[in-house]
Amino acid sequence: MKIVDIKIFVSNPGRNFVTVKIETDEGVFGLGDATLNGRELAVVAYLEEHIKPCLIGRDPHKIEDIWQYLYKGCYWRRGPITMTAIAGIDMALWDIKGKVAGLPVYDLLGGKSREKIRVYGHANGQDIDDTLHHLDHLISEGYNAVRLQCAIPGLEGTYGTLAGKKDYFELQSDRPLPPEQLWDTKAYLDFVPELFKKAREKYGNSVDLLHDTHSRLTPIEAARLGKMLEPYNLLFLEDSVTAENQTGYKYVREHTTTPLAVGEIFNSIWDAKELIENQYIDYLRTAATHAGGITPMRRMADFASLYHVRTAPHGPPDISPIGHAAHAHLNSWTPNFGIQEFIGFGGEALNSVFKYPMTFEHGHLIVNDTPGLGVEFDEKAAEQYPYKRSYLPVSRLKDGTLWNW
Ligand code: CS2
Ligand code: MG
Repeated sequence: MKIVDIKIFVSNPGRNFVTVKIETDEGVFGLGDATLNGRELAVVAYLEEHIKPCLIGRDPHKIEDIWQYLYKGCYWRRGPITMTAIAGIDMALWDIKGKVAGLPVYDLLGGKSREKIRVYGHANGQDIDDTLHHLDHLISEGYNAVRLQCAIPGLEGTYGTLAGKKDYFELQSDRPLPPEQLWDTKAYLDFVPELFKKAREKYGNSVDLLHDTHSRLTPIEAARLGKMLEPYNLLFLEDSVTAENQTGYKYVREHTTTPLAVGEIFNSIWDAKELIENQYIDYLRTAATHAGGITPMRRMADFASLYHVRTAPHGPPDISPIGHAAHAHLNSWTPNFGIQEFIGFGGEALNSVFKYPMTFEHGHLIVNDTPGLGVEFDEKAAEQYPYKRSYLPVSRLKDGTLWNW
């Protein structure tokens, strides 16, 4: 079997997605997700100009060799653009292998370790009542793990909310330039414990609660937050500090028993090595789409399992249904799987372009047994939703200093 063509599609059925299609001389093709939010076309150029010419004529069954070739062979290792491009190729190759074998990817990985995949949803609100109202709604839909994010009084919108707007905080509209938001650590730390206190008063321990700090704190501030949240028994506190300096998590860890999660912007195991082997974290949130695909995710999960770290892959709306399907297959296999972030199947436009291979039932995802990754991609429908340049917001402190968004 030979690779005869690689096509890259960029569509915007609600937000931008980069889809890789690898075609073979036997008519079987594979699909991969290479979406990097806000930097989509850099990945497209990498794939078109630098990867595609090297893969035409190769045997698509040699997934490992192709992965090593793209990783080691370019000399310039790692980085989000490179690893997202490799991810798109790697997923498409697993999809091909599954289709040829007549097996879903989870079976190629070693088979199912569980029948259903536990997920957590998002309750985002303008104030505590609004957030708890959204929590009610998710519980009624069957979720029993929910991330709570709430606007901070005195700040015009923060991560997880947009002041005065009811729609989801990161939904892309046309954003010719990045929008700016204010950040104030003191206002945040003074307010957040109250949100979880009220949630526990209302629901007791009947639902698991989570929270994302989006890397806005220093280690000692994060340690204090973790301590303040201990009475409310979080499933995890996510991205409390940035992790370029992995030792930062040591200081958070040493001061609190609130479980810690990090990893959505990691693009290789090297970003997490110290965090894992020192047991500074409890959950690794790395995504297949941004870390080189299924091949390295499997290794990361095995490495994490040696240190009691569980996986909780990043599941935002800016990963395409193909990336979500890759997670569903990985999560079905991963022995040390923890939980999957899940915010629904998207709107009408998205569903006209992609068909998911899984269903949602009582707070869990159930992946079907279609061979390969199981996602259908309608190229004609995708053409109706052209790429739109779009950005995530940036944060500034009140004095104008640029901060982590
Ligand atoms: C996030 C994301 O899902 C999460 O936990 O932190 O929403 C993240 O901000 C986006 O994926 C960025 O593209
Ligand atoms: Mg996050």
